Amino acid sequence: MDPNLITSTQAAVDPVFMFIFGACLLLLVGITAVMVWFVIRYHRSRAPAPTSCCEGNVWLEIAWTLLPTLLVLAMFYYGWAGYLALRNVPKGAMEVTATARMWSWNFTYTNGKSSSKLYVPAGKPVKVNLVATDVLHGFYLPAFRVKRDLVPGMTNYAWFIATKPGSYDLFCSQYCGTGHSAMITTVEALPPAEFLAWLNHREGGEHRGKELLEKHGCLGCHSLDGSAKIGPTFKGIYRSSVRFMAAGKPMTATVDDAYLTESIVKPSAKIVEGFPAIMPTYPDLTVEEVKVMVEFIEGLK
Ligand SMILES: [Cu+2]
Repeated sequence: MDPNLITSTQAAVDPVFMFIFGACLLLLVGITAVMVWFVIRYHRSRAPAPTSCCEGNVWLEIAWTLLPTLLVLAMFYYGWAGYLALRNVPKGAMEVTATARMWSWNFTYTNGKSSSKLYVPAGKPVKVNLVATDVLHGFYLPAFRVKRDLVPGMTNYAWFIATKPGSYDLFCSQYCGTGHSAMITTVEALPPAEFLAWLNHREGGEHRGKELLEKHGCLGCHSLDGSAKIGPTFKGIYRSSVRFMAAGKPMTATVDDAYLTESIVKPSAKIVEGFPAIMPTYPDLTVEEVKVMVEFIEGLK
């Protein structure tokens, strides 16, 4: 197995897994069968006296030392070759940056487009640069046998190739806090022409508000359809009245422009009753971006 000849991450992992699994299965079944046979064959009723007066056997000892050594060396070799294939990105791979934060994924393409799902062209290798902004997360694509940690302050990467168009699960594999289970999205593998059309399409107008909420990961914790998540839903929040604690006293407020803006810029100011005070601040948001998001939320009746 030459790591340079491996064409997909599945091809790097699956044969190694089957080899190790097969060897273990063979040994388990073989050893158990021999053990059971010995118990029956050499039961005291069948063999009352010791049957062997053998002191030792050099060749037997050499064999049972050498064979398992060769077996584990083979496991190491295939595992190592597979690992190298996972770390050697094929030439011409498309680059995407995956940013993980509590508790959402964002994927940024080289032309500046970003998305909460990982869109890729089918049949082309993709190199994913892995960035964590807050705590440890895990980039996990079971279908492509890819699992790599994202560590704050450390750049990491993974690659994969979606050989067939389709939708594949993408999870966070490191427990990263209350909303860990919300860090679930998909890899959308599109036929190359469709992918290019998606990549070069820009959202404008009201779609931009939603795009910004997706891009900054807001929708990991706030739903748009009224369903409960870690934070209050955005649907119908405008003009509703909310209860929160201020200086230890319960207060109420009507959600308006100023309230929404404050809640985005200074999340800890007014924590709605029944929700944990865990929203991070977003220092890189511009005033204009906040305005677009607030207007979008106001439109959600
Ligand atoms: Cu996570």
